[in-house]
Amino acid sequence: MEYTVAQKIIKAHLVKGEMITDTEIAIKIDQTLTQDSTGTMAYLQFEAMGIDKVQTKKSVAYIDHNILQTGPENADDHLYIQTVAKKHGIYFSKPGNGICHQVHLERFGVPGETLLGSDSHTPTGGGIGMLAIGAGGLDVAVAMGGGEYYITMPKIVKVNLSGKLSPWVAAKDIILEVLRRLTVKGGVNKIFEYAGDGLKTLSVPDRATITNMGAELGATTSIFPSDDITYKFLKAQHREEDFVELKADDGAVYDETVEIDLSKIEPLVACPHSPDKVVLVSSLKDIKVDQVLIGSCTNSSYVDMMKVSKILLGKNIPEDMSLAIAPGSKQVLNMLSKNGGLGDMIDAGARILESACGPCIGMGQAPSTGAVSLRTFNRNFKGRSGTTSANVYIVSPEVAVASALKGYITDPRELGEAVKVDMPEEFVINDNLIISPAEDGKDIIVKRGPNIKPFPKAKELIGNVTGKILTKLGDNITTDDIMPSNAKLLPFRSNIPYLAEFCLTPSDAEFPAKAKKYDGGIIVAGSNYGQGSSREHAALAPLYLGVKVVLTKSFARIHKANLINNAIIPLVFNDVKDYEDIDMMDELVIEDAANQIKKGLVIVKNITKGSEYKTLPEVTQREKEMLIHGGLINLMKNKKKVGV
Ligand code: MIC
Ligand code: SF4
Repeated sequence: MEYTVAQKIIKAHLVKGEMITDTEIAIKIDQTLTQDSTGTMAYLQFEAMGIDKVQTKKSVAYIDHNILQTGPENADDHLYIQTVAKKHGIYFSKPGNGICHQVHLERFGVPGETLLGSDSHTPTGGGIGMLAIGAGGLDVAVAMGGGEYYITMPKIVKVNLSGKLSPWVAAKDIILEVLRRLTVKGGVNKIFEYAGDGLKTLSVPDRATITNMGAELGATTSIFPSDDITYKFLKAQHREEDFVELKADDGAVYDETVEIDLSKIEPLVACPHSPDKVVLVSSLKDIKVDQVLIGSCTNSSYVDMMKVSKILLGKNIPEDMSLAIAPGSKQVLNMLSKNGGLGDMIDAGARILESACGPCIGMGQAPSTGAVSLRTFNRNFKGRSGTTSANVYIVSPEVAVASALKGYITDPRELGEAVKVDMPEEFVINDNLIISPAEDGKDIIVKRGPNIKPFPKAKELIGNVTGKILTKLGDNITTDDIMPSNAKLLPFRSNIPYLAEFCLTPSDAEFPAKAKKYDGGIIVAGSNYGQGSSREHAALAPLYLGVKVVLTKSFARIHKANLINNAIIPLVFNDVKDYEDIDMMDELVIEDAANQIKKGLVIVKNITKGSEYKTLPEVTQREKEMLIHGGLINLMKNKKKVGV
C-alpha cells in the first residue's frame, strides 16, 4: 500500500480506528505545546487529573501572548505556569524567548512526530514534517496525561507546487492564493499536503508560513515532506540527530489535488476583515497606510526579518507612518542584533517590539480610529487589532515594508531589484530562557495567584432541553467574536466569570445580560461557526452563562470539539432553510435530548412558531457519550480513565 506523508505519520501513531476518511480515529501524541492565554486552563485541567508527570516525549509551556504586565494578573499566571511546568515534567519557555510556534520549530519540533498544541497555529510544525494539530486546552491536558487524541480522519489534499516564485513574491502569497481559491471554510476536515517540484525552492521558514496559515482554511493541519532542506535547517539548529526523511510513496492516493504554478503567483493581500478576501496588491490603488506591523508566528523568522532589514537599509519611513517590528524569537532577535540588521531597522525609524505575539492578539499597538493597518500576521478579523473601526490588511513582509516606505499599499516590485537573504549555515543557539523540569517534582510548590478562578463544570444531560434563542448570528462567526481578546481581557483568561461578561458582545452587546435574565438558552448561527482560535474560553464562557445548545449551518473543527468537551450540544440544521424560520427570543424545546442524540437525529420544536426542525448532532459515538455524561471531564471520572 502506498501512503502520503500525513498518512504515514497517522498510521505510525494510530491507536484506535482505521484510516477511513470521515470516520473517527485516535492517535498517540508525542509532543505538546501550550501558550499562556490557553495554558492556565489546560494546566488546571491537567492538575485535576491527578497525574504526577507528563506522559509525552516532550511537553513545552510557552509565555508569549499575555506579556503586557499592566497589573499582577499576567505575571501571576506566568508564575503559575512556570511552577506547574517544573513540577510535572514540562519545559518552560520564559517571556522574551519568543512566540511558541517559532521557538518550537527552532528548538523542539521533530519530523515524523505528532504535536498537539493549545493554539490554532500549531500546524506551523508541519513546515518540518510534523503532524502538528491545534486543539482546546482540555484535549492538550489529556494528551499530556497520556490519553490519545481523537480526530475525524481527514481528506488528504495534495497541493502540487510547480515552478519557482518570481522576485518579490513570497511564501505568504502562496497561502493567500490557496485562501483565495478555497476560502476560510475550504479546509474543514482536510489535511493539506504539499508536494511537487516547487518544494525544493522553499526554505523551512517559507514552508512554516504556509502550514501556519493553513489554520485560516479551517484545515485539521498542513504538512511538508522532510527532505534535504529540512535536514539543513535542523543541522543549522544543531539538531541534525532529530532529522528523519519523510516523503510520499510513488502512487500514494490523495482525495483532492490543487495545482499551483509558483511562477504565476503575484504579490497578494487579504483585505478587511477576513483572510480569504484576497486580491492582487497591484489592484489596490491609492490606499494610504497609517501603520505597518511585521512579525507574528506567520512571518517572524530570521530570513523574513533580514529581508525587511535589507529593504529598510539607508531609508526613512514617512513622518505619518508607524512601523513596528517584532522578531519571532530570542534567537532571531539575537542574530539581528549581532549582525547589525536590527540597527538598520532602528535607523529607518522602526519601533522594535518584544519577541512575542503582541499586536497580533491586540496586546498593544492598536491603530488609531479608522486607520489602515498592514500586517504580516494571519488574521484580520474585525476588532482583533483593538480598534473596531480600523481596516487591517494581511500581506507578506515584502509588501509590508514596501508600503511602510511609500506610505501607500505598494507592490514591492516597484522597489527595483529584489533583496536576497540566504538561510544561515548555523543559527545562534542560546537556550537560557528555556527552563528544564525538575527530575522529581514532588517538592515543587505551585504558585496560584488570586486571579485564577475555578473553571465551570458541565452537568449530565437529563430530560428535555429548553431555552430561548438568545441571539441569531450570520456566517463565519469567529472565536474573537464569541470570546474577544485584547490587552484588557487577556489577563482574565483564568477567570471565566469575568470573561463571560464580554461573551459575544462584538455581535450582540446584550448577550450576557440576556443569558443571565433567561437562565441560559440557545445560540443560532450560520455556517463555519467558531472559526479561528482554539480558545476553549469560547465554550467555557457560554457554559458559564448557561448556554445549552448551539444550532448552526456548520461548525469549525476546534470550536465544535471544545463545545462537546464542555457538553454544549452542537446541532446542525438538516435543511438550512430552517435557519430563516427562527427569530431571536423564540422558545425551543428538545424532548428527551439524550435519547435523540443517541439516535443521531434531533427534532427541535419551536414552541413560539409552532414549527419543528430536523437537526443533526454530527457527533461520534464517543462524543455522544460526552454530551450525555456532562463533558469530557465527567466522562473520564465516570470511566476512571485519562482520555476516552
Ligand atoms: C489567536 O491567534 O487567535 C490565538 C490568540 O493565538 C489563539 C489562542 C488563544 O485564543 O489564546 C489561537 O490561535 O488558538
Ligand atoms: Fe500569537 Fe498571533 Fe500566532 Fe496567535 S496568530 S499564536 S496571537 S502570533
